[in-house]
Amino acid sequence: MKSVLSICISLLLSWNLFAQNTSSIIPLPNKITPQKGFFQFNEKTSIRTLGDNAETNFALAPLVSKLKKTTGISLKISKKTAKFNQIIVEFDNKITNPEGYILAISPQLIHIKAAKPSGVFYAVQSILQLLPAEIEQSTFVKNIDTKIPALTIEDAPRFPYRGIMLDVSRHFMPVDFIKKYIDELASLKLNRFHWHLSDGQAFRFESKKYPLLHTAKSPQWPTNEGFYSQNEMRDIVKYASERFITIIPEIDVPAHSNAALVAYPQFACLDSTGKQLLFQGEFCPKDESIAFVNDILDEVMEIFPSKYIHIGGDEASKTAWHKCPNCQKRMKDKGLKNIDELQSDFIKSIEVHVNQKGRQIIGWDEILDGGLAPNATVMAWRSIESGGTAAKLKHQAIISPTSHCYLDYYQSEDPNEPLAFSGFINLPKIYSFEPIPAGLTKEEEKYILGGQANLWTEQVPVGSHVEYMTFPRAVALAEVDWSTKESRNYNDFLNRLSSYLNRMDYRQVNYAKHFFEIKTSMSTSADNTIQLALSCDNGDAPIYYTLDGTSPTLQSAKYSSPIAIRKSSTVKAATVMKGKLVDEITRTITYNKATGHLMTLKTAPDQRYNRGGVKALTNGMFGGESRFGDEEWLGWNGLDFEGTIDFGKITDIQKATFRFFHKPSSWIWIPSEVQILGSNDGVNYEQIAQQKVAVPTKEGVTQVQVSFNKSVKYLRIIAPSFGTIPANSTGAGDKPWLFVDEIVVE
Ligand code: TNX
Repeated sequence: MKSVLSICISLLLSWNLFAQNTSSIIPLPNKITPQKGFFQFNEKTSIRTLGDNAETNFALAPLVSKLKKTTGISLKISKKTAKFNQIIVEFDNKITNPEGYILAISPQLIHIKAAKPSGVFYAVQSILQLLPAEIEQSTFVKNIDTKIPALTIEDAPRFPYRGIMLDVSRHFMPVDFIKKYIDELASLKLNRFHWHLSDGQAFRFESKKYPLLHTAKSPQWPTNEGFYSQNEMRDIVKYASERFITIIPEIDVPAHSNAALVAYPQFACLDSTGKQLLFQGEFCPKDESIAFVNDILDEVMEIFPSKYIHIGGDEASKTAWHKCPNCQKRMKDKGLKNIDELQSDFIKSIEVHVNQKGRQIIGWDEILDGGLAPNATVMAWRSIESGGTAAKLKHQAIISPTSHCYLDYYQSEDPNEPLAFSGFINLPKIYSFEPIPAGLTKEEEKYILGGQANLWTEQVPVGSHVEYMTFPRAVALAEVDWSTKESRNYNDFLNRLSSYLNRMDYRQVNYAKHFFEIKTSMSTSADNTIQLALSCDNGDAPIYYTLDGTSPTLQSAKYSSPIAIRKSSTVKAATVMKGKLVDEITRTITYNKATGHLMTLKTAPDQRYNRGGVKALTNGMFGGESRFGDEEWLGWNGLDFEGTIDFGKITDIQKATFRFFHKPSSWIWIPSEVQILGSNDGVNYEQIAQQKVAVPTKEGVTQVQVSFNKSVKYLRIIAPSFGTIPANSTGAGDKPWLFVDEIVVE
């Protein structure tokens, strides 16, 4: 009786343990098969490695050191294979994915099979996530439970390139922080750290040959100190490689080079009067500049063993090159048809040099313009499709688009969110990222190496903020890059994430907490009543709300079905976590004559900036004052805005108010004017008003009000695109964006 009972209890316990731990591994393994019982680590547990490999120690190190630190258990290397209480590591060439592993845990043994030490390292990461979260504590933990459930995991990454980029030019990050960051990436089975070492603001790479580079102050960023010495970089390369992470260094040329050109102005373009031309901080693409860049890259290649060296290539305004007589002559001499070909020629020369050293270049997707360098890998950032274009040209591509992978964009609708670059990419959005571009053949898909998330740091001054912007979004990216496409399930991910966050808590990572943010969605009923629906990813937990502008409490109205709104109102709502209200949101609705009348648009917004759809224009809600990526702002690229409202009956109108976003630094421009037309039959329109829009001196929201007195059934609004981005502005010569959020009719 007693033994039956104890078997029952231990079975129950181990199942409970199983439910708690196996379901929580991130990124989700390809296949988990539960077994009975558990393996217990203790003082006698040993490690046996079959097939010698120097790197295996690095692969096992996290387990050995974390157990030692938190429990005092020291795992010893054994020369003999045991039948129980041992971790056996075996190299097996039948495992086809070089980073794959099979982990078989029984009550007797932990058996790891992998083709390479990296596979062993990933098996170890899975084991760590089967142990209690306290294993991540940096000090001794009393009574830590060192059981892990018996199971078999067969696992391998979907993509060979799983990366995060960190910009350390805009803000310098100290060596210790970089190491902590690398540790976090490694726990997520990410294997590439793209280190953006130079940009307009500062050059962080210590060059011995050109010592002015890393000490030069860009006039744009005078107080931002710091650089990495060659020894520090070597140390970081080693630190990363022991965690199976390759560092991809980036020296960004020919643009984003103001800092380098402040130090060595002889490589900038001059106009015909001898005055320096610096727009996006471009190098003058002459032979001397190429030799200079190649010299720097030689030093870079000495320190970074990576096969791939990133040479930038993004966002050259090319305005300087149009004005520089030297560039014009070079184009003529070399038979280059346009400025894009001039950039391409520059990149190609660098590629030849890098290839001669046995390395390959990666460039941002602008390197596609004007002809791709023969062996280059494309980093697709402007769109996922540009990666598809590269693949069709039989070039490798890494996909890191602004649509899904920009960690410098907002992750919350909260108006109090710390200033971010722009845009909006929340956790479900990055989780929905699919790195394989549409329309590729199976053969072409093989050129897609994987996905990467980028953190640009213009608005990110310190390490804790880097963590806030990176996590948990990088956790989602890690799962996208590792797990099978079929297995992806956001709710399941959120469940596993909560356990992963406990681990990050012990590692003191300052991740952002917006997973339960309440989402709003609006619809209108026939009588133009707004129906405001609230939802969140917080399981069955209730949402409380108010309509009078006060913060909701546990005594406020509990949300059950869409809230009907017929007058201007302020809605506040929050959900419950551990008995407290969290993630409060505010939505202000300005109810007016246009509210709820769907506009008919001549041209749909660009799909990248159409989150709220056409109803966002007449739902009574304004977009953010400092951010255009929310659900209210709609964006058109190079196209005019034209929308028509059908009021259903003749309606008296005195004025119409429009809001446009103006942010030349992000290529966003106000329209040149607004035109208002009216009609009573929906066929014949007469012009009611026309008003020029002056270019504002400040970036942000511009409001345009047009007064008139008319009774119409249909109102048409036209706001023509600014046309072309003017010279001396970011993106000069390109198509500007036009952003509209709300049309208020009174
Ligand atoms: C574009 S993405 C850039 C960066 C900015 C970033 C801000 C890319 C290749 N270039 O220089 O920091 O936008 O999101």
